[in-house]
Amino acid sequence: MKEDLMRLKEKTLEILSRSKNMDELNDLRVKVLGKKGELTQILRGMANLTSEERPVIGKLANEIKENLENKFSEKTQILKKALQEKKMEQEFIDITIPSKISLGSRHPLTLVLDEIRDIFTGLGYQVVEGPEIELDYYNFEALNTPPDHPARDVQDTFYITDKILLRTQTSPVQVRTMEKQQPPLKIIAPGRVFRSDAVDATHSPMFHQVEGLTVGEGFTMGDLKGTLVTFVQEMFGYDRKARFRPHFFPFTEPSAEMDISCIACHGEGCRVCSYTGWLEILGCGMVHPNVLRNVGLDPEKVNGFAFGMGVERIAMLKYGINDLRLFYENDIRFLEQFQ
Ligand code: 2U9
Repeated sequence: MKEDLMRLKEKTLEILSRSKNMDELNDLRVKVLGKKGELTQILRGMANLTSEERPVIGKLANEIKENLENKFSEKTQILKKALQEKKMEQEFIDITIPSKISLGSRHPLTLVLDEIRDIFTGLGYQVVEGPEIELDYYNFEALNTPPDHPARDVQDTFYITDKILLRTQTSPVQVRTMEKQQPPLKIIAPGRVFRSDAVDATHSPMFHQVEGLTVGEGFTMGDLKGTLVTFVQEMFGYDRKARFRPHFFPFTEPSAEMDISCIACHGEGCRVCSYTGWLEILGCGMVHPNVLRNVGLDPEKVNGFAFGMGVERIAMLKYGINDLRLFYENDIRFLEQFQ
């Protein structure tokens, strides 16, 4: 039995030294030291030993078992370490390799919208937002635009039902705000608006507007002018000249359009301004008394002024962009120019 035990030990150590992975090692451990393993098989023969031989063989068997267990755990450590090293080698990342990561940039419309918002919040305006799907009442009726007005032409407006539409301007947000908030009021309403237009260099069925509204006591066209000249100078530079031309909007009376001296030629006359020296930039006016009445205000007591501008138009003038479609195509070569 002694020889059997010694042979088992030698043979096991020999196979163990050649084991290359954990599977082989585990198989060997079960085969030799497991419940039904070779060591157990040999020890079954102990029943036939004399009472003198039994303790000697027993001691030897325990020593061999302990020795093999130690060797198995040593080998386990070696194999695990080798495995770990191999993994580290495979997962090695050379952080010194030069990379070509292109960072994103903010969309020009976002840049311009943020700038417009900053200028007006600096003047004490609050930003209000509202639904893009609107009631005909808020988009037209409350804004003194009667059903037969040309601005309500079905060709210009996306109707969902005869009472529900995609807003054509952000003014309905301001009407809703006036219904909830008493004057004095200074608000701007930025957002997307929709008009049934065919796409070309200057038209799109969806574009962005910022409209503004101030309501309180005793406002004049002078307040409107001061506010908008400040805006234009902050946006386009302090050397920019401005002029107001009479116009018509159903929701303001009197109404005007505001021009600025041409960005390209500074008023000399060039192709950009069609040789007029001026560029149209926004519309404005004193809030029509009917609009105030529609939200329950008394036009004898309060009045106000309002304005509206297309964000795309402002961005085109600011950055010298000549085609509206560039804003929506998301061509990276266009977008990456705005950092
Ligand atoms: C309320 C009352 C009046 C908003 C105004 C304009 C003039 C205007 C256009 C500019 C270019 C629209 O994007 S555009 O096509 N807008 O000219 N908007 S006054 O007047 C209001 C707003 C809200 C309650």
